[in-house]
Amino acid sequence: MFQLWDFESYTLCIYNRNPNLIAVIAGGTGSIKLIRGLARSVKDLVVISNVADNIWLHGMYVCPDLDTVLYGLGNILDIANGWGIKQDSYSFLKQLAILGAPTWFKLGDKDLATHVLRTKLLKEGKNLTQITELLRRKFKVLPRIIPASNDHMETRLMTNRGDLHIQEFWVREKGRPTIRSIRYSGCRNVKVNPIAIDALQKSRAIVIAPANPISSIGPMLSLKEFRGKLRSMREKIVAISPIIGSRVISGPAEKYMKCMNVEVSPLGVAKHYRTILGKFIISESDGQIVEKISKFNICVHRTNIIMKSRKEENSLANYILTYCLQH
Ligand code: FO1
Repeated sequence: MFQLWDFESYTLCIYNRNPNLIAVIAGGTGSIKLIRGLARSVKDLVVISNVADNIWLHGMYVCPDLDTVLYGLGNILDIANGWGIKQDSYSFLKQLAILGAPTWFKLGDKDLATHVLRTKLLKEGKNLTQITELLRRKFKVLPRIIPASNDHMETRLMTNRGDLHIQEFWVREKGRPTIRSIRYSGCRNVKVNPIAIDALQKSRAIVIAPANPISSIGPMLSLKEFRGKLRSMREKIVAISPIIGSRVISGPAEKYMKCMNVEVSPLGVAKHYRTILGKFIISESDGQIVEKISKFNICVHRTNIIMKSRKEENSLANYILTYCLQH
């Protein structure tokens, strides 16, 4: 029986026995649908998650992207929101409001237990990888979930309303301020998680989820060692476009991409990822840009990339496994 304090069973070299390992690089609410689809077909799946939207709130360490994967694969995700636990209540938040504390970030009562436990374990000296592993087992999730770093880093936006953490910008300010610049604070100093590097190295293929290229995938690419490792294995990397035509499938990518001078189109994403990408999956309706993307020495595949149902999640996952990872 796995106990709260049983961290020793977690080792660095677990992947040696998994020659069919598939790694997904993920972050944000845009990734979970594909991860769910892949998890239904792939036995040896590992998710490497963004950590730059992590935030300290009310003395607790909140890790939204890690939790979205944990809850999504644990079948307790609030699907309508894309974050938090389904059918959660908000007594804690209501009481905070009575006490005059800020309540712009909606922490549900059940969700709160995750943050309380995580923070307690962090304070006892456990790292984010160990804690995520513990939570994964408690939520009975099969794929391993690896934070890109155990250290704190954060995406920050310089705006007309000051220097904001990405959660302050998106949730508290509702994405309204004008963005002047975006930076990944801490990216030069944090240590890349060696278990993430190990997983990338040992995986048969690496899938970049259809996530926000700036706020979800961007923080991981800002880490020199992570980016360098991906560059050295680009032929086994496939990304799924988070954009169809000039329309972002979900979330605030458009504003962030414009700020970083990345064209809001699959071509813009391909150009942005060109040094790390072997294959790129775009919508079947984006045929006119195939040739342009191919000039970056990227092999382009076209299929339906919208996932509105479990069936579509499975279809895209199977397309990736059948047509992109076998050839
Ligand atoms: N997103 C919101 O738009 N509003 C919220 O109040 C909110 C609360 C929240 C609580 C826990 C959690 O894990 C995620 C939460 N999110 C909320 C989502 C979060 O801001 C984003 O999904 C990610 O940071 C995107 O990477």
